[in-house]
Amino acid sequence: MKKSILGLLISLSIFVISCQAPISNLDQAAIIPLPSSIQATSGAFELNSSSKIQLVGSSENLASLGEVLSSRLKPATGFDLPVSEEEGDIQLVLEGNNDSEDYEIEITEEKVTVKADSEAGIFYGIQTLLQLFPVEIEKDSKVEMAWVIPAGIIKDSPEYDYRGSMLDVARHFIGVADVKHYIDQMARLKLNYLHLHLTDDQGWRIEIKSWPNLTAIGAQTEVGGGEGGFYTQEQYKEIVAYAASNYITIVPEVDMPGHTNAALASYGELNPGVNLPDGDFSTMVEGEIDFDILDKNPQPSELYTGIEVGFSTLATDKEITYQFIDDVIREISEITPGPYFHIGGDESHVTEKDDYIYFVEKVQEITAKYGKTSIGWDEIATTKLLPGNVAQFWALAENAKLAKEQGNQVLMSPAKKAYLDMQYDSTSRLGLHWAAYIELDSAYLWDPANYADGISKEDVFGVEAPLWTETITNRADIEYMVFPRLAAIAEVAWTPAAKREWAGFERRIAVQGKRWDINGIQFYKSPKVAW
Ligand code: TNX
Repeated sequence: MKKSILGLLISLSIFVISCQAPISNLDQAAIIPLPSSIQATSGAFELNSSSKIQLVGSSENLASLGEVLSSRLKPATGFDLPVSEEEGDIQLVLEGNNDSEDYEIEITEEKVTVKADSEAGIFYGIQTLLQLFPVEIEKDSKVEMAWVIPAGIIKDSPEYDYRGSMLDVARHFIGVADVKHYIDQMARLKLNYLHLHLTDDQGWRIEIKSWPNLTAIGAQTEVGGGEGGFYTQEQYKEIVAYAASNYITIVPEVDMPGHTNAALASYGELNPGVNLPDGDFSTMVEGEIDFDILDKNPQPSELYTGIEVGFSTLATDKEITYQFIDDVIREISEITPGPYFHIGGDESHVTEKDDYIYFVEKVQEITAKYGKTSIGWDEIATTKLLPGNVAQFWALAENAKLAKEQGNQVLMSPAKKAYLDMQYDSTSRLGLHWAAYIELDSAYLWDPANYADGISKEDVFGVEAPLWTETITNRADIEYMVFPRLAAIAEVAWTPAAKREWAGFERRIAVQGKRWDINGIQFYKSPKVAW
């Protein structure tokens, strides 16, 4: 004990001359999202070269969780922390095996204990524990310093079970490596659902074996005319597995009946209506063209690389359309272990209202047939929702209310708060601003349970921050738009509104910024924060 106090004093003095002082009290920790309770006690724990990670309890992945912690601690400390069931000073204690995401961390001078009732809880405990170390823990090579964390107890429990983000991989294709990198960042913020917007007017991004033209034709371009791309089913499975190892569930979206130009360009028969051949029809008399044949065999539409919305629709009255949707939902569901399938349903401006209702109700039946719960943009609440299906609020509170009146819940993604493609201000180099300019404080200061008129806590399924990619083409663009706002949304989703306050977030996000700097994340240095 004496030795460790001496060690602590020596290391503290090294700190003063070399780098940032470690925090001396757990209250000063910069944990994002903010935990439910932090109770500081006196003293500190110091990680050292003979520290060991001890697994208590058993489950399929407890050892991998130990390895996650060991490998995250290794580069900066240089310590090779063994993971085993032997007595150790960092204990991962799996007490049950249920779906609670809660965890508890106890830090004494002798040891650190992370306890939870599920692997996910242990995983979140590990994320928090890593944020207790000095920011240098993020470095990828050895730093000579004391790895000290202050003593105390943290108890934590998420406010919402669904804490998500969305990547629009359709407007600009986002490759597997960048999606994995995004997953890494989400996991650190305890986000647990990644919604992939896989199809839109400009591109179809997932291989469907029974309809090969969707990718052979529909994936060949993107906004601006670039080369596009798609995930093979093997690559999609790789993303699903990578996400799962980070306790993140993939939610695939096939947007329909609007936002379907890429599919309509791939298969002419999915188009509605009559495609008239060139010529002056005003002078033709009935009988000269066989409208029936044209109706059955409309031409494929042109590929589209602009950013208009609301001009495309699948034919809602044809057998072939539902055969197509059945195949697509079946193939994607087979490789999607998560419970949700997102059916889009937004901005179908050229679908007749009755046709839209008929279509969305039929598609919900198809997802149910393949064992999935449907999520759709808030417009789907104008149709009869199946029990348990979810409307994703983005624009219209009246749609959210329609969902509520049917006994369905609402996933909160208000465009004015949670849209990561909105510009920060008028000088932002990327992004749109049709909904709002969203500075960091605005993204942080709202309550999902008290935002849409008529919607309260029990109606809220969760929170999701979508990144639409009309203006976003690469990893640096993604990082600039997403960070720091994704951290704000993660806290909105995890931490009860009553516990959140801007001043505290501002202090903690500044520390998070140092971690991002070390990790090479090119985040937006909002003027609202003293970075
Ligand atoms: C509206 S939000 C859309 C998207 C666009 C986005 C751009 C929603 C359900 N539809 O198609 O990409 O605005 O901000």
